[in-house]
Amino acid sequence: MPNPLYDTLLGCHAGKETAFLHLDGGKVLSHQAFLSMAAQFAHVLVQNGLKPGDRVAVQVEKSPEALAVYAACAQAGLIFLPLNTAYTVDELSYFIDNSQAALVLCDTSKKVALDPVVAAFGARLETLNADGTGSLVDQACGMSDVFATVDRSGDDLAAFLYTSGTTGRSKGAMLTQDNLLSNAETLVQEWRFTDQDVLLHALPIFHTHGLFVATNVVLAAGGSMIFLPKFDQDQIIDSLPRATSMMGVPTFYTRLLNDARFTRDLTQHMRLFVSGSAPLLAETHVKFEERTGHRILERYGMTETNMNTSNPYDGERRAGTVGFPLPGVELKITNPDTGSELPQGEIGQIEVRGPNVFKGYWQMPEKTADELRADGFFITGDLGKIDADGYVQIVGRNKDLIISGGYNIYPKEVELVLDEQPGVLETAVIGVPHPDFGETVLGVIIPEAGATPDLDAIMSAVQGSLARFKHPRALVLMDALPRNTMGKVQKNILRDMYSSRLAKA
Ligand code: MLC
Ligand code: AMP
Repeated sequence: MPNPLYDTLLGCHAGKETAFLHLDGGKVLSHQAFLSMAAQFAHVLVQNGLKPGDRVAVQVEKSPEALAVYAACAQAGLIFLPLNTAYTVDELSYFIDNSQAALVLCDTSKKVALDPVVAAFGARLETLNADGTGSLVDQACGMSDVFATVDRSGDDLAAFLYTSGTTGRSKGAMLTQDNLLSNAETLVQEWRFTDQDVLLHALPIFHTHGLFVATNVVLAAGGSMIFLPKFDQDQIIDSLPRATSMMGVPTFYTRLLNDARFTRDLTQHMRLFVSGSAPLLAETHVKFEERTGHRILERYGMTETNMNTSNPYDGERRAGTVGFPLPGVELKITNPDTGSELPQGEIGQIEVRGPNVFKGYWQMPEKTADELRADGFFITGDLGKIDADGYVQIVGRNKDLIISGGYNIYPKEVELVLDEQPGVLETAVIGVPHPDFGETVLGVIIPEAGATPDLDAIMSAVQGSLARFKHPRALVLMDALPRNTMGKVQKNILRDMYSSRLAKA
């Protein structure tokens, strides 16, 4: 096959006038109309000088056009690099530099700030706005809607997704065509997706969950999506009766449960609710079933691996577990110190191997070697165990990570910014429970001797450098950080101290 990803997910729909995206105001975009738009965008990208293997960094609002850029990259053999719309210019500069992106696509409102950055790195800049306008679309007008698909092999790179690390430096996870395709095909089977499915899509499309799980699965099955710009409670309630399935982070489900309009009647047309990206409380699982009669299907994945495990479609969906390894995925629990496999039932680090596991971190061979073993097992950094029936349970993390509303925040990245502020000796950033986001960020600040740091000024500094979702929702002053005999900060003690203090959203 000349281009497995494009041919299997997209090209196979050529000529079909069947619905692909259901949009606001009853508008429907057919499979063929979507492919035509993607082909026109592919022409624009190539005419801008892009060659197969080049990176296209995309920070744009969710729209059909934004999704078509992903399809265009697949067709033209380009590497799609989606970026969270919340990232600041500082954060974007790093991604553009590190990935050596050949083209940056952003909202027109960001152009002035990004122009010099893009120019400094020798890239090009085009715009795409939430309403489907922008220089990319202007150039696409008049382009042919047929594009000769570029040959690729399954081992060629299809996407980079940046994921932060414990050192505070983000790493570009390199995903191949086969990584994405194998996972999509497996999930279609496991979750019984067909061309009759209408997926309610309210996730962002710059992360694995909304892009590769939701979109690729629907494309592989030939179904359609009610494509909402974001999670909007009223729109969700309004759309549910027309949908068959939905994928979300736990915050989606806790928010819906807090809404009296979310009833059994409203969900009777649904066949599947999937949750992932963060732990779903067993309590949410139980309440959801009581309210709707549906048992949420929880699964476990990562940027580097796509989906690893899933509760069964048929059979018991066990609350508090993430189900079984997917077909083709091997999962083992190992001793974090020795790497040796632990007996069933013991808690250790979760390692996975399979066609879903990424190729490594872009131009970071040492970090790749730290996490991806020579035998192909990837060390996830999650702690878990396998119960007597084979269900995998995640019990914690062996990595210093906060997951807020499904977004990952690496404390080190926030600590580096806080540490630089006047009057600050050192800091520790921790996650504390939050009723809406699951966890939220709290910063503990130790002043220099005799200093009284200005917490408001510190918050302003953070706002200039880091995306909103990474901002501490509270800063607290302490005299000294608790440390163990090795001098390591005992964040567990800080978490215990501040857990009852639910930082305000
Ligand atoms: C928004 N804000 C957040 C936030 N989302 N803060 C912390 N954590 C978040 N996740 C900010 C907003 O900027 C706003 O700031 C304030 O919090 C309140 O916003 P809101 O209107 O209540 O939030 P909303 O826009 O509704 O977004 C919440 C959300 C969204 C949960 C719907 O964050 C979301 O769609 N999350 C999904 C993330 C996701 O797709 N993860 C998958 C990763 S892939 P202000 O300034 O107004 O106070 C992965 C692999 C796998 O993990 O297994 O799937
Ligand atoms: P990301 O790097 O954004 O892909 O986030 C991946 C991390 O999300 C995993 O390593 C887990 O810690 C977490 N995660 C994903 N799905 C689940 C789940 N169902 N339950 C608990 N944690 C999850």
